[in-house]
Amino acid sequence: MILVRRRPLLLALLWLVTLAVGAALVLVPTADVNGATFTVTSTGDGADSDIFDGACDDGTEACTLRAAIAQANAVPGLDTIDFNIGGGGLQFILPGNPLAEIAEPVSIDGFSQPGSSAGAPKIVLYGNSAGSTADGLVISSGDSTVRGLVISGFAGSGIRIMNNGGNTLQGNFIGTNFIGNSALPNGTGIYISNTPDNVIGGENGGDRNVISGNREGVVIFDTTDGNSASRNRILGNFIGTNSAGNAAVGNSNGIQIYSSNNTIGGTEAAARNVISGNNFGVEISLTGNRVEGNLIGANLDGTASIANGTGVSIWNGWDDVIGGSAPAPGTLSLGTAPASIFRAELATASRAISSERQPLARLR
Ligand SMILES: [Ca+2]
Repeated sequence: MILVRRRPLLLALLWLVTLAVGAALVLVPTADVNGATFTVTSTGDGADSDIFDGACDDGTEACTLRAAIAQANAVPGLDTIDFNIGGGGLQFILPGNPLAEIAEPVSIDGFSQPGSSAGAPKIVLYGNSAGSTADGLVISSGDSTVRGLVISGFAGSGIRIMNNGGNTLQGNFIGTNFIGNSALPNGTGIYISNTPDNVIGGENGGDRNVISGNREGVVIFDTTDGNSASRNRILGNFIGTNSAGNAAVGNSNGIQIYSSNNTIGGTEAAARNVISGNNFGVEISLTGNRVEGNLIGANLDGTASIANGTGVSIWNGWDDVIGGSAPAPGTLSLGTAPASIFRAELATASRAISSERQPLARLR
């Protein structure tokens, strides 16, 4: 009797579960799981007119970058922001005040603008009108990508990364004009605050960022335990040169790292950064950071000097590695004590050296 009475109950429960799963599937359409694509069609600065409608529209049936970011923030999942402005070609976007923080993962692809290609970005985000402390793009979402943009003229940072890591920045000109041959400074080109696993650049030609002309080129800063901004990689970029890698468009400081266990360059030739033409090429604090395989104070071919004032400086650092993978010749492991101050000068005004030829470096 008991079994007979329970069976309908079980069936009813199963039926309810089936209904609930079915309803959930209906309520969460595929578009939300995979995110949406918003295509910027206007250089305007208008806000999205209705954040709840899932469409990027400033109210005039145009999609601005400001509206696209707002709408991407409103739609769950990894969204894409593409560009198709004015039928293609060079376009300038001048925010009148800071853009919204990117709070949901997004892939912003400036190379989608017709006419844009690796080494020739056509979407210029220019910060001259954005305010005295404005950043260009602020990314707190983590797992976001920014490709193929020119980001210049912001008083704060061109790109500021905070709260969550795992972001990828590739193919951008940060701190220069759209040709990549003169400075339009940001305060800081790229600022990574307390987040790990970000990638700046890459090993394919189109991945290269030109980060030049800024006060600070790249800053990786840890204000917490010294290990929060770790495992960041800076590879394959031009830092302090023009987009051809053959003349200086210097940052005051190319790369500043106040954190541990980050890598500049790598063991593959394609991972090599050109870090040249800056007052200071690389400044490092704390521990476990690696600077290997780069051209520091030289042009892209390593055939001529583009001197930094100082190539690499290590301040209050220990067990940082400069110059390649141990035990290869040229490895220089500096320091034994946290309080020690070391200074390695890897480039001189008259001599182009690569870090593989690190024995030329000296401590003082
Ligand atoms: Ca909308």
